Amino acid sequence: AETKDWWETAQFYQIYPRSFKDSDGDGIGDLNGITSKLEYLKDLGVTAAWLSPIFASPMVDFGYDISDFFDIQPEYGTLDDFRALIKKAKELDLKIILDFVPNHSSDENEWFKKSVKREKGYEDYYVWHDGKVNAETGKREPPTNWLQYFRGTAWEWNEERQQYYLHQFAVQQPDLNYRNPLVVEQMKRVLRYWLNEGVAGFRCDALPPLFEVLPDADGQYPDETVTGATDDPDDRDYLTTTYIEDRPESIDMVYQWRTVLDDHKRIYGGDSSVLLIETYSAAWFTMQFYGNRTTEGAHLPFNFNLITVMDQKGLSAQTVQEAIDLWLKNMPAGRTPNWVLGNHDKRRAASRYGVDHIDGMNMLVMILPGASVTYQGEEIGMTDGEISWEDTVDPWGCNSNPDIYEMYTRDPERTPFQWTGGSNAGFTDGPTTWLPLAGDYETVNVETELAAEHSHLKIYKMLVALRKSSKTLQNGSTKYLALTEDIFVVRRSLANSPTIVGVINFGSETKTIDLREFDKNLSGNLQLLVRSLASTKSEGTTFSAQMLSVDPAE
Ligand code: ISL
Repeated sequence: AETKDWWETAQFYQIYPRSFKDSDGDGIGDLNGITSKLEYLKDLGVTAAWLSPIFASPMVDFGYDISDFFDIQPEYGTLDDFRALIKKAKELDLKIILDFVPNHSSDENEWFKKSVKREKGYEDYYVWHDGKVNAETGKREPPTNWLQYFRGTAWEWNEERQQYYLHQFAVQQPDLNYRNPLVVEQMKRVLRYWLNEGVAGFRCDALPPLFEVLPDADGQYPDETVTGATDDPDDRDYLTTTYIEDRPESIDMVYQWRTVLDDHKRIYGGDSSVLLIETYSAAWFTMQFYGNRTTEGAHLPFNFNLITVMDQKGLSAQTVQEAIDLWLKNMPAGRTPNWVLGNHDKRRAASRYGVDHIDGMNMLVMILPGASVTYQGEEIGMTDGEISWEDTVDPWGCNSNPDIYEMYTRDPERTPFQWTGGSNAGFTDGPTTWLPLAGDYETVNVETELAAEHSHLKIYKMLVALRKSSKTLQNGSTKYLALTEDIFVVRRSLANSPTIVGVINFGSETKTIDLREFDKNLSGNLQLLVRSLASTKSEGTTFSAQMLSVDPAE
């Protein structure tokens, strides 16, 4: 069978550093905490860990507001701690991927301070505009009606510079100006800097807002149109995002970053480093990030369909099929698919799909072809925490109000990782945690699940190991079908290798099925590889997933 590059069948694991493991008792996760748990990742069998931002930041958006792209956030550690992390990871043959946040910086970044002062070379580092004068009131107004993601106007008046600046996220996250070649070059420096520190690539944050439409000859931007999708005028969905999202220039920028990575490999050798792209755009736009016939782009633009389709339509075998089709039928030939169940922006998978379905979903993403991505905690079936208005710290939540914050806050999926059932779930030795723990930590945690005979964690590990060892899962052809409303079947097959069939029940009752309805050549002589039972369930209840293997000799 053909050999694939490491990322083509990789199991990626997202670490949210603030919530993974605290090493110094301040209740905030840190780099030494991560280093101390690399053996856990090794034991899971994952290929690479992607760390959400670890760079210097005032933490308005918990690291996605970067004040120095070339330094480590002090509460997370030092550059030496980071080097120790990389060294240990290399010893364990684990790859480390960093978050690259190109769209904006913190307003405390030196670049922004210099831009405010119009220092030479920094005048146009951000998207500045005089704004308009209201004809009736004579008062100053923002240049357009554009909205930020975190509710409210996307323009902020700066007294010192006497201009508005654009911020598609929080006020403290001014948008960098990608029409300025100095900015483009500066951000490539960021990539090269961390490649030189030994990272295996980047997860590129927030691609849709990277570019805005070009202003007209008078320097004016167009207004967006009311959509009718919501009647809340502060919600980003209130307006279209035609002029502020998914501009074609963003695709080209990713191709340029790819060149930076490929050049690095050409010069220094070593394994490929990868680009993972964060976008929730429509398929026709997303697929372009892969590259085209002449130019390579991102290795893996994230596939969020298993999140978004189910959020819209509910979980069933049919909606799963729809989500898979949406990717595989739109993906250009020769590219690598990927499957994402969750991240630090979305309700936890076990809460969204139902905790009884987490094993089935983990099985699905590992039996499907290509790479997949686990968000920390999905392997143990962690669920959302309950966060009160008083405890809410996410800017998206804080920008709303006590009546509606639950619709916006992303804190529930960011609660500390559950290592043990003991004090503060083994996340910290200190007395407090930066976000409250989720309520289920006494039963849902690594220590308990390793000790149990059946657990989400054991199933997860088994699945990762199977994908690593199975030529069929790495190279085989794929057939999948919603057999009934509840039952989903995936078959992978490869000449001279065992056929592997995954059967997932998205319903809540035991079902008897005849697999020959799916594939008439499947004999009854199947070897049961996994029988997935939620560890808390008693004997005789329904199973949510099982995997079968057919010997090639049959
Ligand atoms: O969170 C979202 C959907 O649930 C998105 O709209 C999200 O705002 C968008 O995908 C960008 O997210 C990324 O950049 C943000 C940061 O707050 C998120 O945590 C990050 O994943 C700004 O840097």
